[in-house]
Amino acid sequence: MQALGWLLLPLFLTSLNPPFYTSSFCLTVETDKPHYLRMEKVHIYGRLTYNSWPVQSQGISLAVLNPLGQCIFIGTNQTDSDGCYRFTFVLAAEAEYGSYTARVNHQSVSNSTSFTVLVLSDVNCDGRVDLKDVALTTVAYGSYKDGPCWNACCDVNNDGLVDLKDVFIVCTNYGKP
Ligand SMILES: [Ca+2]
Ligand SMILES: [Ca+2]
Repeated sequence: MQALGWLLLPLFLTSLNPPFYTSSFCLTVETDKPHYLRMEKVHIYGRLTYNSWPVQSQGISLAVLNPLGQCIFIGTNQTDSDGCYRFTFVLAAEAEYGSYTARVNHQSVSNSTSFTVLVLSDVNCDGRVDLKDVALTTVAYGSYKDGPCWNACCDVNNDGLVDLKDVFIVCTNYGKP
């Protein structure tokens, strides 16, 4: 009986007017990676809890803003039995480079996180393809996947080897964005 009471507590609290319940809700949000390339799939997920208890069957809305402040994705989803929710979308081929903001809302609780869309060849993920990226690729030149000196970021064309093709791609994108 006591367990049932705990389960019903979030439902009871949501029937109250703010601010009686809002301060104890917790809505987390994160992305599966900090950096993405254009046309890559972005996973955004999190959890809704009340005093650490999962809150299920609640509507969560998501809005993603690009570096220009334009909304590039909007959606709603429901929390599952663990209070978890998930959104997935694909970045456009012409997505702006730079920092994006993902904001989630549940009633009066909200949270946000950010991620970056990088230029292919931005090996050190600092937002620009410059001499540092060329130098890193040159240092990793000749390395292969799981071998010594391997740096996956330098394998720009993702073929398991850092060679002339990768150096060429980095040099081609030099100066971007
Ligand atoms: Ca860079
Ligand atoms: Ca390569």
